Amino acid sequence: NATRILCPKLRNRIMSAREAAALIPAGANVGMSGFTGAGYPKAVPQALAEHIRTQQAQGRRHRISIWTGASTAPELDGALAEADGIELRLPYQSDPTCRQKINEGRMDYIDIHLSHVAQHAWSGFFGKLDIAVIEVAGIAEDGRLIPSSSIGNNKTWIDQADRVILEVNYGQSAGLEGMHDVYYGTALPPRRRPIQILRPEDRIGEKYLFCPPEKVIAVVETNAPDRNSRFSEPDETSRRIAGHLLDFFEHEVAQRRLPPNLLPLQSGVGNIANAVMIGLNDGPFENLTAYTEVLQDGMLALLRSGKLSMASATAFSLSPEANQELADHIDFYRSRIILRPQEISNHPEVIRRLGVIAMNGMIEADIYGNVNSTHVMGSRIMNGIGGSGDFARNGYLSVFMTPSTAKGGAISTIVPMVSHVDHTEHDVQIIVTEQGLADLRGLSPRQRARTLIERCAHPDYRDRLLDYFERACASGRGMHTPHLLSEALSWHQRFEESGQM
Ligand code: 0RQ
Repeated sequence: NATRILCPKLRNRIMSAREAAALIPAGANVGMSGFTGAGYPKAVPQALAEHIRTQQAQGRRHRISIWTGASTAPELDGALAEADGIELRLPYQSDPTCRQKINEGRMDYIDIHLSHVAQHAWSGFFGKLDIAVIEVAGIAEDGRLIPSSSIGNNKTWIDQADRVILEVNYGQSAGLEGMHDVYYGTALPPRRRPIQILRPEDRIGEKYLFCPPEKVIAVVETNAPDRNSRFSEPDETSRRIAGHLLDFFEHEVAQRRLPPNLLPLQSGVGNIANAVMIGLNDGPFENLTAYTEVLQDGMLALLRSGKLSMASATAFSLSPEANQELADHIDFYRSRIILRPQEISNHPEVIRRLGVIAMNGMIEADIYGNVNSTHVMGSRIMNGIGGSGDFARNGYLSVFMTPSTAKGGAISTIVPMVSHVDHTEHDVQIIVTEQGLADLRGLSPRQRARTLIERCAHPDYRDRLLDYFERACASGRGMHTPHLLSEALSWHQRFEESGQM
């Protein structure tokens, strides 16, 4: 296996993951690579978890704060959370152990828009970043870093950290080189300049990450795959959701509110998002583009079939099969995919300019169109807001999708009042369930309520929602957004008490 560490200075820093992990002190703020299970460090976090267990067995409390791009994998979030080694975590996560610790109050978690993370770090809102641990696909002779399967906040972590640990992963395709576009022109106000992305395919940056070799305190070699979770085959529910959305797009094209090749697509994570992509592959639209954060299997298939001409993102999130397909045809995909830092993939200015169609999952929506993406029954975090807010507020269209019920029908995902708000009624235009699609554009709150209940609520809950709404209207209180305050959250309360809304 030929070396991927061509820089002699950095070759001198090669050591084991255990030795590298020992360089991370208790209490450190550590910026790690990784976004939706791609491009995260695989060896150092696990070695650090071991180190932490040893320290704790000797009665020494050893915890660190972890900043990432987005969710990682069992080898990082899972291992460190299980060792009880995470004091604070930001931003998006989706690890079951992390989730449990956060919900038990044993780990602090800061859930912010993904486009905000880098700028908040530059401004020092989170304190000082001590160490960056970054996976790369290789190191060039002059020390330039070939990014891996995600970019996320890597540029920012490398710039901001005092010390850098690199993991060079031989398991990542060497052909990733040249796929990335790392923009070094961002600045803080008042020195900001326009970001010159006028089309999704525009390249404005560098193919490499830069890091002064003096900062690098360790280089660790690994050979391991990304998380590569499998998607389930679209079931009847996700196929129907996808169907409603595709019909809507056709209608919008006919109305000339969308061009025949639509507008750049953003698609969230999960099986429904993937089903929409699969639906697009069988649909009538050609020459599609994507300006998104995550590239799932469905988008890769759209690129392969030629329906999608190019995709801009910050990370992959692929099944093992799709990952193999990517590696086997890396030259094809390199000419059609651009991976950017997340402050650019999710930049409000660019999303607004391009007119992105934002499509994201949700936990629940209320009858007026406020959306909860993050908290079950108001208090328990699921994953985090991720990039959904960046895209929903700034997109040309903002779509939220969910099955109309959860937990075998015990929960209605359309409720009188959401138990937590991530996307306000002002940022939500289209809601889709398997029951139908509610187009809320141009409607007043009371019109929205009737439309949403009729189109999206499950029949088992529809009459009760209508009854709530009509009694709220009859209550004679404020008629702009009528509510019965004593009942607004009673559906959630009932679920907590009886297991059924
Ligand atoms: O739980 O797995 O225990 O059964 O939530 O729900 O229906 O499988 O949907 O995987 O698309 O996730 C909002 C979480 C939806 C996701 C959310 C339970 C349900 C199940 C998952 P189980 P589904 P999905 C780009 C954009 C925020 C971030 C975002 C998400 C589990 O889409 O994290 O959009 N979004 N980022 O049973 C109680 C309800 C529920 C419920 C669902 N009303 N009450 N439980 N569930 N609705 C990506 C990034 O930004 C990185």
